[in-house]
Amino acid sequence: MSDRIVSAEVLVTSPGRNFVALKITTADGAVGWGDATLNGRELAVAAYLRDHVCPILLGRDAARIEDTWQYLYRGVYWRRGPVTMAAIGAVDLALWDIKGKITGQPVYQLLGGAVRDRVLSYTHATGWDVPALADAVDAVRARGFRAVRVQTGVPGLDSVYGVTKDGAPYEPAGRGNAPAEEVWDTEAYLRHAPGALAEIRTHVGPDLALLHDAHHRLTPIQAARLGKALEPVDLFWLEDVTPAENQEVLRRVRAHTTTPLAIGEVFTTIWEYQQLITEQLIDFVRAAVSHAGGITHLRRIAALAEVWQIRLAPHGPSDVSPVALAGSLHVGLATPNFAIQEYMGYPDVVHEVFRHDWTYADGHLHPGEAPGLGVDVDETLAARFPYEPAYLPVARRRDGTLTDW
Ligand code: CS2
Ligand code: MG
Repeated sequence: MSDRIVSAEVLVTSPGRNFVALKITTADGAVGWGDATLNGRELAVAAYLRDHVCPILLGRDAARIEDTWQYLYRGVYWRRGPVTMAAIGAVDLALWDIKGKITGQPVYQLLGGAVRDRVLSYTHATGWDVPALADAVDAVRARGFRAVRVQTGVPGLDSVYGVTKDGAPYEPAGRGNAPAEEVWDTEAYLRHAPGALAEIRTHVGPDLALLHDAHHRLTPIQAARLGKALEPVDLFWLEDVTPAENQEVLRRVRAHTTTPLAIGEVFTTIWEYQQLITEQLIDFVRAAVSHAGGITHLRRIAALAEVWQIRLAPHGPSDVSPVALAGSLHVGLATPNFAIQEYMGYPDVVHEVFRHDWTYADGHLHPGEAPGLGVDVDETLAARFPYEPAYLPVARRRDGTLTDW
């Protein structure tokens, strides 16, 4: 028996949106899949993997997951950063997949077994105005969801990221050779959002968990004001209130509001979470299993968070592929301080390219019982969808200044 890695190949496919997958094969023919999708920067991770990671994986022992993680993180000198961490994440996911397949166990069993029966999930509801949003929330509830992220349009603006005019799901990245440009007005948003969300709370009653994402666009004092104004709405969380870089500013937000804060979809290492967690500046860690170095590293972040009673709530938009979602669900089923999994959903064709054992029912997800991660990629179908340039939009203030994500 040989767990030696004999090939590592990168697959880029665009069934409705771009995905980067990594396929690792061992001498014995075991195949593991990882996700390396980094929205709008897909080819950078594909090249990083192809040119610098795949060649040095050949001949390594696929069973040595932790050592390979250390080798790719500590060993390369240039640490951190989303491109590096997404590449490491893809390798890590693929190696866990292989270990599961070789041992005949779903990955959650290898992580210590289930600590819960199923994984609570939330999805998105979007409506340009409050009645449209209320209809969208009702539709999501009818699908069984007990938690929903609610985003509305802002009076006076033509478009708002994450909100569609017809209530259809949004796609974060728009196809084309350059990012779309939107006009953003924080003051108008702050005037509108608390009232709109209060109306949604009245519409749904007290039980439905409501979440809201501010997409990093506020200053600390604006964030504090918003958190305070939203306290009567009883949010499950308010997400990404301020830009990522300066985490100290969250002390000010915390001093003014008890609205729970979720942060971290753009953070990729435990070190980027260190201050957020040890100072209790957040309530939920939003790391994606793919972007934060895979299952190995996400579990480590979760363990640090557990000490401060902070819970894990992994990122799960459409740009986190079904392979990564599987990884997230195995972690979710086996990790005590896991709270909720974002499940934005995918177009039908994505489910055909990535055939998965994980299932959704009644507001919950389950990773399934297939050995490994439980996702197979239909490579023939994937090849029919070549890469197409696509970018997240950028936003400018009314005077033309580029504003934060
Ligand atoms: C969002 C995402 O799901 C979320 O919480 O913030 O839509 C995010 O903006 C995109 O996935 C970025 O790629
Ligand atoms: Mg978000």
